[in-house]
Amino acid sequence: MAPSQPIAPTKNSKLLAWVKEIETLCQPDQICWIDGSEAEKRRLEKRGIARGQMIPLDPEKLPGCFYSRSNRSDVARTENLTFICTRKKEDAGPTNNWMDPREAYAKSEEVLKGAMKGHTMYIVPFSMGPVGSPFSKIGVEITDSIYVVLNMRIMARIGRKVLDLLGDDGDFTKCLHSKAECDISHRMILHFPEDNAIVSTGSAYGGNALLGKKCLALRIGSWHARQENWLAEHMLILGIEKDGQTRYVTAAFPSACGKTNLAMLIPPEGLKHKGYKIWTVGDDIAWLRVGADGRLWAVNPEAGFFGVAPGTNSRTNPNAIKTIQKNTIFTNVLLGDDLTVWWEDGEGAPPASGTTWDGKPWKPGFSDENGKPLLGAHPNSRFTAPAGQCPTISPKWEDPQGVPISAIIFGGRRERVAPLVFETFDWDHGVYVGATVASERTAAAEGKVGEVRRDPMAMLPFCGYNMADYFAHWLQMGARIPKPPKIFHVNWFRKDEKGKFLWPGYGENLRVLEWILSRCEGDGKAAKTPIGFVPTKDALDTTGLSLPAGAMEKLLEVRAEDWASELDGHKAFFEKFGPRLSQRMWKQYEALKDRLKTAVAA
Ligand code: SAT
Ligand code: MN
Repeated sequence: MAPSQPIAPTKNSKLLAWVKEIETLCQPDQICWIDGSEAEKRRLEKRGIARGQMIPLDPEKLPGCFYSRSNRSDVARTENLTFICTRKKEDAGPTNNWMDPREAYAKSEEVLKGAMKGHTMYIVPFSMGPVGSPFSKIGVEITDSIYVVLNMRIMARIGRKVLDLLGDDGDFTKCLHSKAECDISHRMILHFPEDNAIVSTGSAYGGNALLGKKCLALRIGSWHARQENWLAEHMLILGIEKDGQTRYVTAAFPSACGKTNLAMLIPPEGLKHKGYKIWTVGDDIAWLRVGADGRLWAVNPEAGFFGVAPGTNSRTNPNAIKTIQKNTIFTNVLLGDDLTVWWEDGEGAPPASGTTWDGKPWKPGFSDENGKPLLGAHPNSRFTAPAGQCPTISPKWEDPQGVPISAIIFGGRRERVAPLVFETFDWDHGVYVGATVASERTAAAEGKVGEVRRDPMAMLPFCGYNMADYFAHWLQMGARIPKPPKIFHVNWFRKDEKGKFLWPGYGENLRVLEWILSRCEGDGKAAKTPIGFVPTKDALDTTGLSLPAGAMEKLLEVRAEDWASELDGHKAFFEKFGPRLSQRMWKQYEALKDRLKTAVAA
C-alpha cells in the first residue's frame, strides 16, 4: 500500500530528508507527525486499545491509566546488545560494546528493511529539558510503536512546540526505533555519537526504546557534554528546604537502587519538628552546567518518572503512590480482573484474581512450578507517570536555568565495606570515589542479580564514550567550577553478620542528607579516615530512631583490611583503560593506598 502523504508540519530540510530516507527503508503504510495534542493522545489510545497493546484501567479508580504487557524476553535493558558505534574502537572504550558504524548501519538496515509494512510510522519531535532552555536538546524519534509514543508523551516534551523551536535549520538527534516483533534476534541498541544518531530495533522496553532517556539524555548526551563542557549524569535531583532556604543535591545510584524513593523522600517522624520540606526535581537524570555565579546548576531533562513498581507502597514512597493514581502507564505489573494493578510489596490488598505480567492466571497464594509464590509483577515492572503529578514536585523543576547544587552524592548497593556515608577530601578525590563505585546488580538490566560490579558514577551502562576520557572530563570540570559542590558517597544497603539491613533507609535517609548539608556549611561532626570524612558516632541526628545497639558503629565502620581488597578491585578496573587513564586517577589510587597502609600500621 502506498504511504499516505500528510503535509509535513516542518520545513526543516535535515528532518524532511531523514524522514524520506526512513520511509523508503521501513515502508510504513502511513506516516503520522505527532503534534502532542490531547485529541491526538485520545486517538492513539483508542488505536492502542483496538490493537490489544494497551488495556484501559478502571476509569473511577485509575482515571486515564493504561496497562501494557511486553514480550517475556523484553523486560529490561539488554546491555549486551547495546553498542557505541564510534569510528575508532578506542573511543568507545573497554566498558562499552563497540561496533563499526558501517557494520552497525548495515545490520540494522537488514532488520529495518520493510519492517514497518502494515504499520504506521510515527514521527515524534521531542525536547529533553524545558522547551527552549539553554540546557535542552532536541531529538526526533521515528517509531512504529504506539506504546513508545504514549510513553514519550509522558517522559519528554513532545510535538508542535518542539518542531516550532527546531525551525527550518535547527539540529536534532536522529532517533530511529522499530519494534521488529520485539524479537531478541532483531534486537540492537546502536549509538552513533559522531552522527548524533541512535537506532534501536527489536525491543519496546523503556531504556531500549524511549530513546530520549538513556540513549539520548545519557549516552549521546554525555558525548555532547564532554565537547560542550557540561555533565550528563545518571542522577536524581532533590531540594531540601529548611527555614525558608532550599538547598539542592544530586545523587547517582545504579538503576533500581532507590533513586525515585530518595527523590520523593518524606521526612521521618523524628525530624518533623525541624520543619523540613523536600522538593523533587528529577529521579533519574541530571544535566549539569556551570552557572554565571560559579556554582554548578542542574536541570532534569525528563518530564516524567519511569519508576520500578515492585516495592513501591505508601511506606516506601507515598509520593510515588499519589503520583501514579492517574494518567499513568503500567507495564508488566499484575493486572487485576477488576482492571486495577498490583505488584509484590505493593499497595493495599491484592485483587481477588488477575493475570500475571507474563499472562498466567493469578490468585493470592498461587505458587509457581517450584512451589514459590507465583510472581504477579515482573521485578523490573514499571510505571510511567507525569512528573507534574508528584505532590512534592519542585516549583523550580521546569526552571530553564535549573537549580544550584550544593552536594553530589555517589552510591551503590553494598552489603559490606562501604560505610553509610563519607565525605571526600576534594574534587579529584570525589571523582576517584565516583569512578570506583561498585554495586550489586539489580533486575533493571539482564544478568545475574546480586553480582558485584564496578559501576562508576552509576554510568557504566550509560556513558557514550571511553570512560577514561569521561573521568578526565570530570577532573577537568573541577577547574571550571569556581564554587564546586562537595562530593559524598553513601551506602544504604550495609548488612550485619546475619544478613539484615543495618539502616532503615527511605525517609530516614534525610538524617544522612542533613549531615551532608551541614558539612557543606562547614559544620557537622566527622572523623578523618583513610577513605574520607566519616560522621562520628553521634554526628547524625537520630531523634526518634531506634537502631539496635552497636548498629551505628557498624554502619560507620571503615575496616582498613576490607578496603585493602577493595583497592585491588580499583586497580584491576583502572588497568582496563591502559595509558588512556589520567595519571590524576592513579595519583588518587596511590594516595588512598598510602593512607590505608598508615592506618593498618597504626
Ligand atoms: O533503563 S531504564 O530507563 O529503562 C530504567 C533504568 O535502568 O533506570
Ligand atoms: Mn536509571
